[in-house]
Amino acid sequence: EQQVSILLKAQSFQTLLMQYRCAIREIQTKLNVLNDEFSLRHERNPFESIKSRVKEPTSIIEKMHRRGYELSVENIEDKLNDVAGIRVICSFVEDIYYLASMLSAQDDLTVLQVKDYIKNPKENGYRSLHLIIQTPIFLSDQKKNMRVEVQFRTIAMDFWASVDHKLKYKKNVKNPEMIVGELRKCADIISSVDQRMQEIRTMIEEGEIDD
Ligand code: 0O2
Repeated sequence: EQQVSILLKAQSFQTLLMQYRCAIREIQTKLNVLNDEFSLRHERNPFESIKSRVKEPTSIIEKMHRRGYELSVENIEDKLNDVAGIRVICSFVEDIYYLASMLSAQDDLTVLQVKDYIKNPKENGYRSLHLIIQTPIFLSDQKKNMRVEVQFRTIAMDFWASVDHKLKYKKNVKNPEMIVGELRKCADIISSVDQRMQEIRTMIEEGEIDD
């Protein structure tokens, strides 16, 4: 308890959170640039919406605790990949891979890890493409590399994930196995809808007459 309250008050912790906010701005700008360019060229936006957050201090502490790491500012930066998070919601699966590959190809950042939960969904049905990106931020007296987790999802995957997230808070349900099974089935249905939507869009684009 004492350790937690010392951490929350520490200037170095507040500084770290500020640096994560800066890193989010850097990556968000890059994504917005790609969106603007794509929109002009193809007359539609590759992403529907973009959200970002710096993880709540209570969630940071809880995750450090759950993973068994000693609580310190250095350890938070070293061990956690998702203190800075950006979520990009796309209409189509193809747009996810397009944006992710355009972002990954930029030479001022490094992709540290790719978790493709679209090609390899989690056991419960969760789907998303996660990139852990390392980006430099430029402070008054130093250049510092920061890690940002970017999650790419379709609208349908995001719908599933947000419902799943809400249900996780409900404890003492009568038949948890059945609920897990039902959620899994919904995730599979959603995935096939995503595929069909993608096919419809491809059909429309292939049938388009250039003016
Ligand atoms: P919140 O509230 O979003 O911050 P790592 O971060 O690499 O050390 P981790 O945390 O297991 O390891 O990474 P993973 O599996 O890539 O998941 C990180 C994030 O993905 C989660 O963050 C969620 O945002 C999302 N996610 C992963 N699995 C699920 C799932 O089954 N359901 C839902 N709804 N979201 C999921 P946090 O920290 O759990 O939460």
